[in-house]
Amino acid sequence: MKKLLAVLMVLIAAGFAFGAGRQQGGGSAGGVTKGMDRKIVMGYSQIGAESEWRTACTNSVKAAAEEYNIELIFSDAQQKQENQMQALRSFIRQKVDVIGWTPVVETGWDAILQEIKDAGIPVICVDRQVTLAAGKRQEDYISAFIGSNMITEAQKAVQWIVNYMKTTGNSRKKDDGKVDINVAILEGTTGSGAQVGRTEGWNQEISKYPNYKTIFRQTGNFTRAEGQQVMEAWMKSPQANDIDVLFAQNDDMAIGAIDAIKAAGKKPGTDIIIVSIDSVKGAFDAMLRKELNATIECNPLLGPQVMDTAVKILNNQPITWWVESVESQFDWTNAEAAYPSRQY
Ligand code: GZL
Repeated sequence: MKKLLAVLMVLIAAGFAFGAGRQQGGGSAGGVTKGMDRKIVMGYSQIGAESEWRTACTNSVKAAAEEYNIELIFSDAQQKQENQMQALRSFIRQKVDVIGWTPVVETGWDAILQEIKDAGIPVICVDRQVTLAAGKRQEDYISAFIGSNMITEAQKAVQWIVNYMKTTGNSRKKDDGKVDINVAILEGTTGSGAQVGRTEGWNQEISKYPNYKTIFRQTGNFTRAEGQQVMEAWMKSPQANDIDVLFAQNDDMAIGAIDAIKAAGKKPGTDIIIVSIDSVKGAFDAMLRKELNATIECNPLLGPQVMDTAVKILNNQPITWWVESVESQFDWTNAEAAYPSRQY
């Protein structure tokens, strides 16, 4: 009897020690997860907090974990791949039930994904996809992808720009199909799924319009500060006065660039037509100031879909591997009316 008691005490102590490694980031203590017969644990590796969009995405994930009563172990990688590697390995050690993950870049994940697969932990990719070594399929390592079609978003941006330059133009020219339209492009984090997809979508679509010339292209790493720095340099270059259109792969870089354009004595939204992607609140403020011309929506409110998918996977229920986000676009014709109902 004494031996049994001793063994029991050791097991309980081990249980407490094991539990203490989990941070209660979301989900109230106790109870079961919605749709489950127990409370599940999700390890979530987030990129960082580089943009308004990212913050909205994080808030959505945390709120949804609370709503589903899922214990969330949340890791912010400060946009570093090595930090995400460490977080993912810690989730394996902690034997979480499921991993949520937004990969900062598309490549370099083959080994860690094999380790996670060997550990039998399902992975849900959120917002950004991965590219594996030749012959390997994402679907064999990632249980589901939740996010936007980045290629489509950039194609929508091209169509908006081409239409606007034909009908309205900037303060110096309209697009008659013959005159050169000079474009500057602020790209997102190099090698990220968002930058790769939006660059592919832009290149595909703009190739239909041979009079569109890309005269500047550089990463602004999805941040306002870097978007401003890059634009400042372009505005000091000999070709500064040639820029007709700025395409920024997210609103934060566009907002930073707008400050640089104004500092250089030009009128953003008139002298330089500006289109970006995300549709965060800062973009609506800039559109209402007539400094940003349009923004293509990229929905960050993915939390509920992530948690619902996690429950379905753990319950062995059928899921669709990628349900594309349904998204809109906004410009001076509809921004004011849409603004009050915006959630991020
Ligand atoms: C897009 C997302 C991008 C946003 C940026 O789905 O990955 O990353 O467009 C964010 O604002 O930094």
